[in-house]
Amino acid sequence: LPVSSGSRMVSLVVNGASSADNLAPTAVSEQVKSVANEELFYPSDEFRASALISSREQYDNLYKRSVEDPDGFWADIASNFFWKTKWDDSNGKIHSENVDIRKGRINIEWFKGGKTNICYNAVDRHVEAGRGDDIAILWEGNEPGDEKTLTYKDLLGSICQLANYLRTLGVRKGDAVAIYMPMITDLPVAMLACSRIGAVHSVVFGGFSADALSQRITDCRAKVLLTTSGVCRGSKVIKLKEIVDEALSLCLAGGHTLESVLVFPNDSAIKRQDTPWIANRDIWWPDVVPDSIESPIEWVDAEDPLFLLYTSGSTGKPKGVLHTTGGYMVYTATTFKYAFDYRKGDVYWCTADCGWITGHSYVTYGPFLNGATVVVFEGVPTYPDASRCWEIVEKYKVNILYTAPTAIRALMRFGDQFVKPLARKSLRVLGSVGEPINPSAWSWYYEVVGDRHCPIVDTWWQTETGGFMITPLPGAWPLKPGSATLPFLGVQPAIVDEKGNELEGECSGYLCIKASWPGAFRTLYEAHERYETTYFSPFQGYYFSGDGCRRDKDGYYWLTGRVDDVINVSGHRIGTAEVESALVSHPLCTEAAVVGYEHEVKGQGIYAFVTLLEGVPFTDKLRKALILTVREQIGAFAAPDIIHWAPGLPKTRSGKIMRRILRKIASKQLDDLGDTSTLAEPAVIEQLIALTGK
Ligand code: 6R9
Repeated sequence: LPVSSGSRMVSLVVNGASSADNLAPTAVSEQVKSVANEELFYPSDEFRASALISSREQYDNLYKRSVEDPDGFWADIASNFFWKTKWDDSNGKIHSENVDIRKGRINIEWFKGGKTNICYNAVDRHVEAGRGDDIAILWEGNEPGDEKTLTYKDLLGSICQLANYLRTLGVRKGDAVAIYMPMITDLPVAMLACSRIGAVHSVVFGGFSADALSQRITDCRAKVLLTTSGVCRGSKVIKLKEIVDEALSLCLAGGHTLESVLVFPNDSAIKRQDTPWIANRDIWWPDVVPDSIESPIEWVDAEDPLFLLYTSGSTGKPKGVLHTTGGYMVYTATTFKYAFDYRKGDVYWCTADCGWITGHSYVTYGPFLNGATVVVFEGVPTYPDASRCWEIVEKYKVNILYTAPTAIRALMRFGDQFVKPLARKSLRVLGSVGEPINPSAWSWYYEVVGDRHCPIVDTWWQTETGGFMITPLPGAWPLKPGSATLPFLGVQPAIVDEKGNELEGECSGYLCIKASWPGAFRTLYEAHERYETTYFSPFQGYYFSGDGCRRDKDGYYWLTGRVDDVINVSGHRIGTAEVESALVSHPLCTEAAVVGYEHEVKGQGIYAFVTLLEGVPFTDKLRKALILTVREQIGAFAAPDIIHWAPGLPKTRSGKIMRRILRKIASKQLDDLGDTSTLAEPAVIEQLIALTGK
């Protein structure tokens, strides 16, 4: 495999059964079972009759055109958006690309020369077309009964006010603005206000710690931070402003000064007077944001940056994934429309937080570009109890629900009695994202939540891809539980072997993509070389996703989990190296190796092996201190589930940790440790096994 020698990407799943022991084990075992009795689920005649793409034949024709003539195909779609100036197609092309590292610098451009604005397309355009009174956001707070409705006109007003104020703070086109906010309506407002003025937003998920926040602010040298005093999540109060203050002092210590912090007061969580404050830097949002509702639009080039979003990779430093404007706009809107079979007037609810890519593409941009009504939920699915989601579905008559397998599994455990009493007739399409959906979660979602009448749209995609890549078009072909089915229009998946040879027909291997699509990320912020080596060098000529995949006899794709050092915990991507570096920063921890293991609810849990300073006993207090270190450096969601004290870690003679053995120990497959002949000190394994579970 032509990757750096440190890579642990060496083997893969063959026909669903793991031939190799280093593959992330997400849901694979259950998946294998379902492959044996592969059942097809067809859309109902009624669903099909009104579906936007209603047959395989219609898809096949569109798909053929999308890959044979991508310029013509995407130009037709893009002309449904507003462009202040049309893109340059003087050479008959609307895009240019090089995704083959052997031919030089990787470069992807779509609609270059075209001038547009995504906020204008997502909001103003609907208001100008007389749809200003349509509902844009149905906001549901953490406490039942706490609610707010924003029409498109209201949304526009809030965006313009904030956009104007950001301008008065000196924010200009191309400047980075950090956003650290919970799911209140002002979060999508903040994103859209940035895009309105051509500023580049960098949303940091509210669950990240002060350390992680400061790292992200410093990396993009944000001038301004938008935040909230605090938030209630279930019965917990999170004092975001305190975390912000700590993060900004870390930034300062590192030499980066942030000029202004705009704080949205969230009195239900923490009162104004109780919010820590730094004069001359902190500003209460409602006190300063003007009332005027006019705010000129900054027309930007299609290839001007829209946002940065940091994601985990296989090394410690998070990667700043950069998306640009035009291609992302066209791609998120189009994927949203067809994969969810969106109709005007539909009420749509995506449970993701705007801190992740799903919240960017499918809470904010994709739905608003389609003029949809979006439910934005501040709370958690189990508060006050496990019926909360279904109460929201009933209350707002949600038509399209988009959530993650981890949430489905968590709710499923509470039992059907929390779901069945609530009306779910409004539901038409159920979406899934974040990890492979295991068959039992699929069945529960389909049978109990959807009463067997809603297709399950299992969307495979990534922060890097901007939008859906492999997804059912629910009216066009039958589903197989656990398979994301077929590529979206314009997407050309390829499954390759270790040597990078593309495999044909039924096969298993590494999932790559040939050629670009409009929503593709263009670079890693100030790290174009890392972009090339991470994504385009492992298999030359392709974009490499980091996922393993199988294609069955019908051409359906089955994602089998990450094949690199990224684990997927409750749908959150976490680099094992990030957790390891947090653990070893503890003065008593000398070495750490982190692996994923199968977890009933989270998909994968975090299992950390640690070695300590000679003579230091592994106590419960130390275990807690190590967990706290990870919480402080990354965030609570990255805290290890299990910490296993290891007097020594299994290593090769060249000193590399043999993680595949650790994965086996973590998953208690002690009889099947694989080849241990390259171990430098075989006795280490005996010691580790003796300590299993302690
Ligand atoms: C959108 C998002 C991306 C990784 C990806 C893969 C996993 C996402 C999936 C899925 C199987 C699906 N993943 N959707 N695996 N089936 N439907 O989650 O982006 O946070 O960047 O994670 O998530 O492993 O590589 P991101």
